[in-house]
Amino acid sequence: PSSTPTPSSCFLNELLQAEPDEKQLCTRVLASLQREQACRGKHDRLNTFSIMCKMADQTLFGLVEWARNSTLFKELKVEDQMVLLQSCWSELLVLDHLCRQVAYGRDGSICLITGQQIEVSTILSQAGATLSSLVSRAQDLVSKLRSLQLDREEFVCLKYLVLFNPDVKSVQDQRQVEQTQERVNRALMDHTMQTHPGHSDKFGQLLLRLPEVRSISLQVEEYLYQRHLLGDLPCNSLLTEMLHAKHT
Ligand code: DR9
Repeated sequence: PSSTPTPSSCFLNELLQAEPDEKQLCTRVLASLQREQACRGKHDRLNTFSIMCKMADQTLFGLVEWARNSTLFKELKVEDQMVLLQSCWSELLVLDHLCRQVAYGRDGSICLITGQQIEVSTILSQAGATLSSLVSRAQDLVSKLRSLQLDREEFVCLKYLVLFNPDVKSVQDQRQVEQTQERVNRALMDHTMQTHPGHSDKFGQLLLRLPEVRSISLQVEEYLYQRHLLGDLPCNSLLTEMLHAKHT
């Protein structure tokens, strides 16, 4: 007989193994924030926005590292890796944020990568229209994902589906991206059917959330770009670099 394909559950386990550890990530981000604060004098503390950007930047570093270490991603040419990451970095950030909320967020508050919980009402009272709308849209999506009982396996699959997007123009090896997308999609479907046999459309329901993730991520980019035009973004950050890659 020809070689038997790896069952989806094995494949999914491998993807899960490569997931970054949230505690380790948290420690790293805290350390980097503390280093930054220590370098500054007492009267030159970072403002909230800069701290948040720094946090997002560190999170982004972690996500890029995750992608580049993943076996599936390594199969691609470096050029293709670059265009894929440039196209989906903000979606990965949003997904990461959503998953953290599903896993650790309390009702009515937002959990940061540092473990701090911030009340949504506090944010809504301090933030401008764009950020308020972003936070509200994200919270709506969190409610939906909670009611769908999104689990870690499904989250990992969504991350890969966002990363392996065959619609990205200028990808050379489109076939390879497509095949990986199909493989992950299959694993997601098998997993939802196994864990929720009574909920026949969990798979479809999850996939239907991706356009909203995309739309929120575009709004995040717009928000950041506006702040960049105001001169508020740190100049040498990965966040700024990614933002620019799109606007060139
Ligand atoms: C986990 C992913 C990255 C982690 C870091 C960034 C997390 C961002 C997620 C949610 C936003 C939390 C915001 C906390 C706000 C703390 C208090 C507050 O409301 O500060 C207001 C300050 C300025 O607001 P503004 O820009 O609207 O200006 C107001 C104006 O001056 C008066 O009209 O807001 C901030 O400092 C927010 C900084 C946000 C940095 C954004 C990074 C985005 C990257 C990823 C986002 C992931 C998805 C978010 C979906 C909500």
